[in-house]
Amino acid sequence: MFPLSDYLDAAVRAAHAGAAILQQHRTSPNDLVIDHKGRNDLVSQADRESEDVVIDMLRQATPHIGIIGEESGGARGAELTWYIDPLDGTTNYLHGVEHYAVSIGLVAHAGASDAMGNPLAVDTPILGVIYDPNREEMFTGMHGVGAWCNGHRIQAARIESLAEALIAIGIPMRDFSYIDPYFVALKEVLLHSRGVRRQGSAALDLAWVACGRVNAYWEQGIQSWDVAAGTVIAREAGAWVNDPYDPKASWPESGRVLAIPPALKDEFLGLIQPAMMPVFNR
Ligand code: LIP
Repeated sequence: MFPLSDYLDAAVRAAHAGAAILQQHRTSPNDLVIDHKGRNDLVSQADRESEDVVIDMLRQATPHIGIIGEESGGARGAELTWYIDPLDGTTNYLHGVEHYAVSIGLVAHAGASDAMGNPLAVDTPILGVIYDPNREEMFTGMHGVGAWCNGHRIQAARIESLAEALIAIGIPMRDFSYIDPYFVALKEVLLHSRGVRRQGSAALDLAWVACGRVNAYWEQGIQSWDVAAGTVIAREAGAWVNDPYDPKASWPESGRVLAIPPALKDEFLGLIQPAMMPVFNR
């Protein structure tokens, strides 16, 4: 059994510290050193400095927990691992679009115990902290306990029909190998929903599902650290969150993710799977 509220405090403090660095650099964006990790995959001094601070603080507070960070790699722990995205929405950030966040998730590995002392059968995100410094919104979630925004309980919207649903999506921007089936699937989503939004931060898309601003979020081709924290927050708010192409997955570690109210899940899967399953679940 873990002292989850101590871990939550540590992650909240680290998220604030990382975000303070991001906001400092926002005042002098022209001085930022930007590197290209790959096509449309940018990293700046701001991402790196934010990650360094977050990692230092988490290491001090929780030296026994493994750490995997977007910029510095790292290693899984035996029982627990932090998944850190020090700046989720880097492209927005570098273009002056004020929609990005620090995301810190904690995953308990199979065999470890949850907050109630029950052994976990599969790897499970148990804690999530997502801080949006522009709106000053701190989203938190604890496995089996709940989800909050700035200390207020949040819940995914209770809607019964996809026709009423506003869907957050991510459009492929690095791997274009599945662009044709993707647009076949997206057409179905457009035809059966209230509309889509492409906002550029997976962490905030998941946090916004959790608080009901959007009703679902669907993306693939991203990373475990983009979704670890948001998975527990959106799940605790009542959403189904997983890899839409792998029914055996315990969380969307693959970077393929669907977050949606359970009542809408099967209908949504029926829209995207015919085109996408042959790509992702061969
Ligand atoms: C971003 C994701 C976003 C996705 C971008 C990118 P990053 O993460 O949050 O949803 O569409 O391609 O992966 O790279 O800014 O941390």
